[in-house]
Amino acid sequence: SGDASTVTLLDYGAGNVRSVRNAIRHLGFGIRDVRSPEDILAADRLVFPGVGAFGSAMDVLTRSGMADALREYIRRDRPFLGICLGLQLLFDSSEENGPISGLGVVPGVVRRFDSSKGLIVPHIGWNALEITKDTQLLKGAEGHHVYFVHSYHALPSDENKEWISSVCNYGESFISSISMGNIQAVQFHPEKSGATGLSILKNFLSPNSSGSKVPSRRKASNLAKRVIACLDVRSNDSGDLVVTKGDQYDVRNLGKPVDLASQYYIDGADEVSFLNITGFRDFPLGDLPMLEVLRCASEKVFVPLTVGGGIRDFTDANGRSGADKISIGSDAVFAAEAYLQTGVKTGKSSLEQISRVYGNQAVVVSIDPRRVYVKNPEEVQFKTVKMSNKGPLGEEYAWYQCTVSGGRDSRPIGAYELAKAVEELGAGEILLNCIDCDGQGCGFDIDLVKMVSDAVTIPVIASSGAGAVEHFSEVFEKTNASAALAAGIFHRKEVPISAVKEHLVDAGVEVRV
Ligand code: 1PR
Repeated sequence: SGDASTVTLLDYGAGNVRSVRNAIRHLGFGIRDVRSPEDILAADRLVFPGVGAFGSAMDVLTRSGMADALREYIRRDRPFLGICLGLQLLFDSSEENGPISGLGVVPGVVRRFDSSKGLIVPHIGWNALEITKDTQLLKGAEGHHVYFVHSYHALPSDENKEWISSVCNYGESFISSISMGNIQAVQFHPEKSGATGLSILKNFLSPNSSGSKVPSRRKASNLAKRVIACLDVRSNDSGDLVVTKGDQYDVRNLGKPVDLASQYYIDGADEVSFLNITGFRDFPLGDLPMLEVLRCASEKVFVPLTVGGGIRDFTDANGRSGADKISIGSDAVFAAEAYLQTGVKTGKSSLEQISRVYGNQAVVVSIDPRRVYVKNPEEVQFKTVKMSNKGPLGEEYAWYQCTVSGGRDSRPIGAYELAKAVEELGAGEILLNCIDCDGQGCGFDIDLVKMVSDAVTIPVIASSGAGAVEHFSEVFEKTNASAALAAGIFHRKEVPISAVKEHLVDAGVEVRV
């Protein structure tokens, strides 16, 4: 059928496979899209990046006749690579909104991670592979960190043990990849796993080529803490988006967003976030410059990308435009306030809608609180914390008041209350800023980060105030933060990302290096 440099991609239209496309093209391969079940059977090499919920994916595949074509393609032992849900769908069934039957190629079930045991769910981030079977696909990847984002996982059992090519540990052992003959599938995202992921993808695309070995590095063991580079972006007078960085939300300009994002990727950032800080004035997903920035960034940056600023409506037409996660600030505050007042989840907020369509791992809520000192916790109805450093009038306590519109308006809700409410509304992660610390370089607000990261079971990203490598180890040692984000020190090139990573390794904190 096709030539060796073309790969067939099964995109059943449930969402974002742009990154997979970009990674395949980056490796020098062309893409042919599946339009009918026959295209599956005619493929030389098939990549199946599953997205969305298990049940809706099975529905689409069954109704279109593609489920049968897939089973037949696999029965013929034709080269196949499933990614994420593309692995899970191969199993007998999933408990996601189910049980729901899968393709039934691999015996076993797919189950949710159990957050009742204190595990942070979704499992988001860089986790190490323990290879259990020698395969071409994972050559050299033993002990490397690869990027996962999922709440459900396939369980290893006696029935499927011959299929398993690697496992990963997250609270329990789960299947991170399977391999049998030409059939391969991975739970992680090779297209988002940096150089390691690209090598794995290349091993599938050109199995006979040499020189696609994964770069060697030290052994990893568990989920790594993430270091995230943030670009605060705004439009200048001529309408171009520029990176900007300020001091307590007072901004000045710094450089071009796509160039900076690519540089951060090369420097080892585990994720890159774009926040359109003027977004509350317009709607950036309908805003072409921001879409263009994302489109270009996703061609060069093979780690997760987050976009935020001004998200208040949900428009399917724009999709995620190359973003893996969408960050919501102001609109989430209003949604949480309404929810706490009425006790009713309307399902209509941007947060709830995006969470429902793309899954909660795609929704980050950005909290922008400001410290309010109090003498006595009884003075306020919000959760206070005993401060490590007293306030200007000797106050021993503070609560953290949420703001909207880039810190312009304060709202009657605390960071603690907001975090708990948005978790219930379907947020998959919290980006926890602190206006008092933003751009100060004096370290993260440990009191705040500890309070919030102890209160929720979704990952918390500590943000605002990083000024030295020690601030990163401090926040990971003293709180339950899953990631730490910084803007200013990376923009001003005061501290390279690699120095942060090296320091964390020396401090005994597991990171991707
Ligand atoms: O409310 O949904 O439109 O979202 C607006 C988004 O833009 C929010 O995520 C909000 O945090 C952000 N934002 C709004 N105004 C500003 C501003 O600076 N004037 N940026 C702003 C806030 C916070 C972080 C910053 C960290 C780390 N920036 O993005 O990068 O504080 O900085 P540091 O490492 O230099 O200390 P919506």
